Amino acid sequence: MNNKAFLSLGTNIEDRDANLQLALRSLRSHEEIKIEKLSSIYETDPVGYTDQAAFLNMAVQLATSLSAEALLELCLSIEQQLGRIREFKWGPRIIDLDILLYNQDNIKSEKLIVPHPRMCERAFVLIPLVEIDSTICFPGTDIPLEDALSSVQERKGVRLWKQINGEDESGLSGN
Ligand code: PH2
Ligand code: MG
Ligand code: MG
Repeated sequence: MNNKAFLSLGTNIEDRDANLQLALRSLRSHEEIKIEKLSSIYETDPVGYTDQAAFLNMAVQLATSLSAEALLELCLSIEQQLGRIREFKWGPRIIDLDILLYNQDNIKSEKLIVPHPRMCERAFVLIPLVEIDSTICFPGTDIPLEDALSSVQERKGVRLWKQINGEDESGLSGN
C-alpha cells in the first residue's frame, strides 16, 4: 500500500451523513485500501449551480496499492452502488468521490485528471484537506495548499458540521 491518495467526498441528497458513512464503509472494506485520516464533516453552500441543497463535504487520506486509474474505477463503482444517477453538471448528487491527489503525480488521461483541476479554487475541498494535513503542497511545487486557501473567496460558505478526530477508528466507529 505504498501510494498516498487524497479523496474529496460530497453529497447533497438525504440522508447525507449516511451516504458519507456508506462510502467510507465501502472504501474501508477494500483489501487494497487503508483509510489513514479523515477530516471533519463540513456543511457547504453549493458552488457552480447554486439552486440546490447544501452539501456535506469531507476529505480522506488513503494508503493504497491501487493505481490511480483503478482507484478511479473503485470510486465510480461506489458511486453506482449508492445509487448515483447521471445528473447534470454540478447538480445534486447522492455521493461524489473525487481523487484530489495521488502521490505527487500529474495525471492527464481521458478519464482522469490529477491533481483535481478545480481543487485550488474550492473552499469545500481545501478546508477539509488542509485540516487533514496542513503541510501538503501542490504537486511539483513548494506551494502549501494552505496558501491556496487564503486566496479562496467562499470560505464563509463552509461550516463545521461534525467534528472528527482525524484517525479512522476514533471518529467513526459505531456507525
Ligand atoms: N460538487 C460539485 C458542484 N458543487 N458544491 C459544494 N458545496 N460541494 C460539492 O461537493 C460540490 C459543489 C460538483 O462535483
Ligand atoms: Mg466526481
Ligand atoms: Mg466533484
